[in-house]
Amino acid sequence: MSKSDFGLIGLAVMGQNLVLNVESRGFQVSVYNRTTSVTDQFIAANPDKNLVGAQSLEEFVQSLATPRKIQIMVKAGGPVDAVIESLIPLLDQDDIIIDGGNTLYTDTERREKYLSEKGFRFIGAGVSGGEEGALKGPSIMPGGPASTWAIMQPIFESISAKVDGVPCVTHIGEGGAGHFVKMVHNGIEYGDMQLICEAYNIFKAAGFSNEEQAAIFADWNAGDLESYLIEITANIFKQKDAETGKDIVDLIVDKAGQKGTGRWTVMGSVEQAVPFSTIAGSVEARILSSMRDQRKLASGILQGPDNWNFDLGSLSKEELVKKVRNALYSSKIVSYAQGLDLIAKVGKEKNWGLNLGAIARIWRGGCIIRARFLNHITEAYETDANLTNLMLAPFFTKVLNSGQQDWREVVALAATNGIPVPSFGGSLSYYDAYRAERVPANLLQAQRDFFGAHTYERIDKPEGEFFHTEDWPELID
Ligand code: NBP
Repeated sequence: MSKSDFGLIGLAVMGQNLVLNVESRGFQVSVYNRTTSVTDQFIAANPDKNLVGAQSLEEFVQSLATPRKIQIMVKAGGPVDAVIESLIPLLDQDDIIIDGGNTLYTDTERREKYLSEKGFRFIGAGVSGGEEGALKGPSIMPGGPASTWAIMQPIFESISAKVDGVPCVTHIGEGGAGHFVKMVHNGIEYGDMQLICEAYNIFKAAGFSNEEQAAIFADWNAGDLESYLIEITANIFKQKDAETGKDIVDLIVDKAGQKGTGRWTVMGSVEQAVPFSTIAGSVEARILSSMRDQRKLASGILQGPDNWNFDLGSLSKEELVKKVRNALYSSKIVSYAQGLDLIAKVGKEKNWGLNLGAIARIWRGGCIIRARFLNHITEAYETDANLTNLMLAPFFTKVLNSGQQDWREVVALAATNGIPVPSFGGSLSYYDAYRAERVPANLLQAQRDFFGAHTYERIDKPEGEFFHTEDWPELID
């Protein structure tokens, strides 16, 4: 039998779909799964495909052409190490291992060092787009050495999504760059989803039916906000429950799950001192949603606004829709500005030589955050690769300047009516702080100097000169 071009370990939902995708592009693929009955079922379910099902790792490795290209699609963490350890004695020098899971980028860096010292090649590649993306064409974010990327490029480009004929894959950078960018991508996905949920919550409180909301989101999807998440949201509102005939969205418990990549991104932003209010708000919202018992208890104890019936005031429904749209669009710009800021900062520190425009370009297809909006991000970085902040690119400045008043009114309306908007509100605070010529940190520095002699700079003295006040007034006991 001829040797396979590609091998994949881990036949859960992502692995199976990726294998079918690779095979559909004309490659022979060998597969292995720890629980071998899964392999048997998969091979039996795909009798006409050019697949080789292996019962052991030895058989799997022997079935591959050299240098072997082996993608691991198992649960992130310990299982990836376990698979690598069992592969090591079976591989030849220069064979390539690709971890396509949602791995923490520091684990990828550790594994790359470990494997390269043994003479193997390793790539950490983020794969986005869930089950459907894996099957039809995902967005792929590979890191690792450029020389290994060059070997993998034909396969990755053929299986990735394409937008305007351009593959949604590029070499992100050395080391853990691919998994890092995939992690931030997931954080951005959290932010996008939360912003849509905040819009929904306001519309629901304002008495819009699900049918009306389906129409609003469909309309938004026909304009600048066109994106996969807006589109699926419109469709969700139309879905009836087969059992009861009711709208399915109203039957789903308001308790969100999470696997951790959003949290990792926020932790990364804290470590790097990058403001991250939109995505941090989305992670917090998921955590608070999961505290359902406490929320139920508190709803009978802690008071909301006096006028708890949502009051639109003099606003028409059409005006509210327009204002919420502008709040969502502006917050989304802030979310991407913060996410890209984090990517840029870590990229610089790690010397990854990242191209932010190219990164936005490969997110245009195959992944959950795919959106028309990403074209403008690519253009912004193509015009100025050293852009200080996405909000300062002329296209986005214009959107923000024209939408900021509506955004404020929506956040104020939500606060007045007791509706939590952590990501709309956090994004607006970031916007206002970022554009503020003066913030109250003068008082903060005085406090620090008072209790800790931390010193301060003065507006009437040259920058870099530090002062301490010896005689702050004593506290009276
Ligand atoms: P899971 O993350 O659910 O992992 C299940 C697979 O891991 C099975 O094949 C299982 O084998 C294997 N496995 C485990 Br668990 N422990 C193992 C071990 N010690 N040794 C060998 N194999 C082991 O699968 P998934 O949802 O397909 O995701 C795969 C990766 O892709 C994850 O990192 C995930 O975060 C990432 N990802 C998932 C999605 C998505 O939409 N699901 C999207 C993007 C990325 P078994 O059959 O023997 O138990």
